[in-house]
Amino acid sequence: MRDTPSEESESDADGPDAATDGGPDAAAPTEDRTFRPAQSVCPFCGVGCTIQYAEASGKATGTKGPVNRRGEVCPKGVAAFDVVDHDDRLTQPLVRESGHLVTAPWDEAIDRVVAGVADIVETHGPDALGFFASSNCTNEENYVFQKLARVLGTNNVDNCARLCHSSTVAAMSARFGAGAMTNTLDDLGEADTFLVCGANPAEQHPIIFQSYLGPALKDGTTMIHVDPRATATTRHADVHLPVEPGYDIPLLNAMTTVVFEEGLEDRAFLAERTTGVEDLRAHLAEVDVDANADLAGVDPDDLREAARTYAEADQAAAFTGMGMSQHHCGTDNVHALLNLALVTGNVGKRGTGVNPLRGQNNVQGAGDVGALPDVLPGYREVTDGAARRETAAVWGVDPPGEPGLTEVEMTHRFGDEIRGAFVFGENPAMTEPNATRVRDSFEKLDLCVVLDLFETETAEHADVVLPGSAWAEKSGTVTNTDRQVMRMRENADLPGEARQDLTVLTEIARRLTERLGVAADLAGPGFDFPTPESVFAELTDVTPIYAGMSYEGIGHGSQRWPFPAGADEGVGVLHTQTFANGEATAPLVPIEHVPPADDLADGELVLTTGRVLQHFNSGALTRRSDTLTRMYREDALQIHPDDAEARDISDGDRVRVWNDRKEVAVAVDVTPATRRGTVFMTFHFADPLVNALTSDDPLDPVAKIPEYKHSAVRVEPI
Ligand SMILES: Nc1nc2c(c(=O)[nH]1)N[C@H]1C(S)=C(S)[C@@H](COP(=O)(O)OP(=O)(O)OC[C@H]3O[C@@H](n4cnc5c(=O)[nH]c(N)nc54)[C@H](O)[C@@H]3O)O[C@H]1N2
Ligand SMILES: Nc1nc2c(c(=O)[nH]1)N[C@H]1C(S)=C(S)[C@@H](COP(=O)(O)OP(=O)(O)OC[C@H]3O[C@@H](n4cnc5c(=O)[nH]c(N)nc54)[C@H](O)[C@@H]3O)O[C@H]1N2
Ligand code: SF4
Ligand SMILES: [Mo]
Repeated sequence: MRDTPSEESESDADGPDAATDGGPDAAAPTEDRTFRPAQSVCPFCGVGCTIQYAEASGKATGTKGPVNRRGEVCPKGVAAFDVVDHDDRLTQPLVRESGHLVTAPWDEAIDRVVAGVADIVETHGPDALGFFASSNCTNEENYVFQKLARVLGTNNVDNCARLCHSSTVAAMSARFGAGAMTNTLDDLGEADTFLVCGANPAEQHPIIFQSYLGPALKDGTTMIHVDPRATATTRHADVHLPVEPGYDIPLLNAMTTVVFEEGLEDRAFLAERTTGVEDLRAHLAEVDVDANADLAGVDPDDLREAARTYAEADQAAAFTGMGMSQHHCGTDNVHALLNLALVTGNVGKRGTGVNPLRGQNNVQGAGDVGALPDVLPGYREVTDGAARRETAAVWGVDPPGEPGLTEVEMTHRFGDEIRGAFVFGENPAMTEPNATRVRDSFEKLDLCVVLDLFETETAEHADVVLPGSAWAEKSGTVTNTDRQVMRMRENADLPGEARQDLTVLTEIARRLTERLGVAADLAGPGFDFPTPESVFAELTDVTPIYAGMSYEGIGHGSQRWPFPAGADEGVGVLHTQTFANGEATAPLVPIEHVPPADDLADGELVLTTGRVLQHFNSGALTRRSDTLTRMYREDALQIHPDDAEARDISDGDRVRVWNDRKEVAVAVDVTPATRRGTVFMTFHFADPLVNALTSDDPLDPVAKIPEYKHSAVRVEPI
């Protein structure tokens, strides 16, 4: 915890009901708006840099915060106001009339939502609803959203952590009892070795890379980078293992085999803190390191050197990203990494651990406060009767006891079991796999409600579109990648008739629970929360890992979970004496290679997808920023020179990229940065829509995460 004693008294009248909702003649967003600086949190990645309005430039500027101590920010942070004040902002509710979205008064829009949802519950039951929560929105908003789903009687609530680190969380929870970063940004700088697997922090977590990893690398920390492409991160690496997409298990198993073969395992740690070492050793005795390196497409000597460097370090820290998690074997990928970390004793100490770099500014928090189908707030399983009873004691209503559906499972059932969807701050029509199927399935719903800032690709399928509040217009808390809860504060009024997300959600919840006769059973405030702070007070009551936190305690600093009631501060390094599940030991688990599901036919290439520095996810925000768009205007297919030459393709040519699912057209960037046989595109653009090419079947069997990193495609000049 880092408290800032100089907390000013703040008007927490900045609650949802104190929101300035514009009148019926509300103007375009750029007119008549008041901006004022107040420390908030960047709306983009999970690093959690603090920013505020800068009067001089009209842009955002960094403030000295718990993570960005010197007030540093990346280009996206600077551009964060471009989206707040954009002409495309939704300023009035929209409803569908004769096939078209037309503006409507709030009363009418909310009436439609309430009538539509109530009708579905009464006709088909609450499990015919699907709630898509928002990793881009606050803990308070997500808490209210999942409470609404559960009070109505369904656990069908998920957020795009599903598409992101759900596999990591599944593997780490199974072994350690917690899925979050084991360590803190502060102590990770002490590591002698960084092992970065399937992540590109130089572009995706730029301030972590610059301010935490960078200084350590300058001081001599060695970095091993496992990525099929040479990226901005690789430039700082000592060893690059350009793994074939989908072959991390053979690579990591071979590294652990080298550790055993060369006697580099941590015997004391294995004896005291693990079980199952003999089974793992027997399994790895069958592994031929050279053959596995060959299968993974990396040099066996480099792989051996990487294994030695990691195992011989006093402190070695692993970082894991989407290259590991977003596979149909994502959970097993992370299990293979956990074996390596445990065998070398790199868990439960400063400068070590397994550290998932989290996605959006509140993807960690959305899960923490229960926006997941299998757990209540605080990761307490919905199947755990005691957890349900304790939650019900605060809510007055029992949450349902059967796990709900995940995001992709929900869209698979649209028009079938799922009749209505409420999409809050997500853009699944662009970001879910097999986008053509997703878009068709949205059309099968009886009711689709979208609460967003823009008329997104998903809003095109909605019956009701509600204009919400952007980051700079709201207050509340978000939880960053290393478990620090920070406060957002209002820097601007709302544009036009847009309303606070929290106001919209609580209003819908009040009206729906009234209409469905549940309101009378609600205990405490029910959904009558006067401020975000009053939501936080309730959520700390039902979220044991947040129990001791308060707005006052957070101030301009942060409080880190786990933060039990009565504690003075949160816990930094996890699993030091015992694991988070209370066990002294974690199991070692033999992991078999799982071949990619998309077989490669002759002439096909592997398409892997990901991100660039200048854009964010579906691009709903960053594509609307002039500054960021000038820096990165359109998508490009990275292709190796040999693959380009074989197809008679030159740099800058336009090509068609296609498979059984769809075809897209894109310009090429011919570069040796990507490995031979592997091509790369981002998913930031509506055209080319890369997710038209990705697969939604099979999903990872445990986490239900889709395969975004391995699709067979053909590439031809146009
Ligand atoms: N600039 C920017 N920053 C962001 C985001 C953004 O959109 N833009 N999004 C945020 C979100 S939601 C998230 S989840 C994080 C994600 O952050 P990252 O995990 O860094 O994201 P990706 O670029 O999807 O994937 C990382 C790397 O995995 C590599 N890779 C592909 N296939 C494989 C494979 O099979 N094995 C291995 N080992 N590597 C592979 C890719 O080449 C890529 O360089 O970033 C967050 N930060
Ligand atoms: N091919 C491919 N696809 C991927 C991935 C990949 O690597 N490759 N990565 C996956 C991952 S890791 C993720 S996390 C998902 C991301 O998928 P999404 O969450 O669907 O993507 P975002 O662009 O972050 O969507 C955020 C939406 O919320 C809205 N929004 C932002 N702030 C607010 C707010 O304060 N209030 C309201 N009401 N709305 C707001 C934005 O306008 C936008 O429409 O994409 C996944 N899809
Ligand atoms: S590193 Fe992430 S949180 Fe920090 S300014 Fe950039 S996008 Fe925002
Ligand atoms: Mo993500």
